[in-house]
Parts: sequence; C-alpha cells; structure tokens
Amino acid sequence: MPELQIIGAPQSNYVRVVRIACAEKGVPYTLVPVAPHSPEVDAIHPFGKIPVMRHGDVTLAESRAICFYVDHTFDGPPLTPRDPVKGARTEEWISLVNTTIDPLLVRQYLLAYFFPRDPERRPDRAAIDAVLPSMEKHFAVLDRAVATGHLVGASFTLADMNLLPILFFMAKTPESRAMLDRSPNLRGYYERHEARASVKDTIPPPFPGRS
Ligand SMILES: N[C@@H](CCC(=O)N[C@@H](CS)C(=O)NCC(=O)O)C(=O)O
Repeated sequence: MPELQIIGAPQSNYVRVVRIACAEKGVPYTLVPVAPHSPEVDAIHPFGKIPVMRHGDVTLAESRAICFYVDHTFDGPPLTPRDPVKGARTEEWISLVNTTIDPLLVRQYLLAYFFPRDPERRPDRAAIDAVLPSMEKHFAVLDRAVATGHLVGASFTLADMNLLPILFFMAKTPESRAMLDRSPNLRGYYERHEARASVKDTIPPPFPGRS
C-alpha cells in the first residue's frame, strides 16, 4: 500500500475531522502541514482549501470525500453506520454542520476572534455581537441533538467526528464557552468525547504567531 498523505494545517477543523477519522479507523497517515492555497493544495483542490489527500495515484479534495475514501479503502470499524436510516442520519448531521453551523460558529464568530481585520488583531466586537443571537439557537439545536450522548444512535460516528473540532474552539472563546456551559447535554457530550484517543491526539496547535 502506498503512503496515505493528509495535506493541510493541523489548526484546520476540517483537517482534524479527517485525522480523527483515520485514527478511529486505525489507518496510519503522514500529515503534510501546509496552509490553504499552497502549491501542494492548489494541485488538488480546485479552490485551494484544506484538507486534501494523496494516496498513490489517488488525489482527493473535501473532507467528506476523503473520509469516504478512507472508510471504504481500509479495514477497520465503519465511520458511518451501514444501516440506511442511521447512515442517512449521519450524512444529515454532517451536512447540517458543514452548511449551517460551521458558517456561523466558525466562519463568522471564531474568525472574528482569530482573524480580525484590525491591524492590531483586536477581536471584531461588532461582528461577534451580531452573531450571538443566532448562535444561541444553534447551541439549543445541538443540545437537543446530543441528548442521547451521540448525534446518531448509540455509537460514535463520522457525524460526531465532524462536530467535535468545532466544539473544541467553542470551549475556548468566552461567549461560546458560556453557551456551552448553559447547554448541559452538549457540554457533557463534549467533555466525554474529548477524552477519546482520536480526539485527544489531534488537538490543534496554536495558530502561528498566537499563544
Ligand atoms: N468543504 C470543505 C471545507 C474546507 C475548508 O473550508 N477549509 C478551510 C480551512 S478550515 C480553508 O481551506 N480555507 C481557506 C479558503 O477558504 O480559502 C471540506 O469539507 O473540506
């Protein structure tokens, strides 16, 4: 078997999803820690985003496609339930997180903290305050969704692997931390699953130039 390369900076949530999936599956890989739009990435992703993957002659972009490939190429426990309803439920949650929750919690809220436009890197207070009411609704949805301890059924699926990297950052920034603390199911879910080896072993390093 050729070497599996996961290409992308380890600070990226989507890179982390793929790394958690590889760890859960028991698949060894080499991490190539490069930024979006670097030549290795642009050679594979049509819009220069991370992660991308290289495995022999196979190259892939997009975390969901990479996880599909890993799941169906290698031995190991399935990342998504093969039962059609539970499998579809898993896809439903991956899609909800990627199309609705990530754009608000990560691209609007978190980036206003970590990548503000201000030259002195002060958090963008107006942008943060503007998203807080919608974030409360997202936290309420997630709190209900994980009431049984997982997003889907009684097992840890790719839907959980896809959400936990976002919660990691939500636990670090003040308003989202307060929302997490007011969401008992979600907080318990996060604390339980952050102890999993696949999750612990992929904790992202600080963004370059930040502590
Ligand atoms: N839909 C993509 C999203 C990947 C994504 O947005 N990656 C971010 C880093 S977390 C990125 O590369 N951003 C750079 C850009 O959008 O130009 C996936 O699931 O892999």
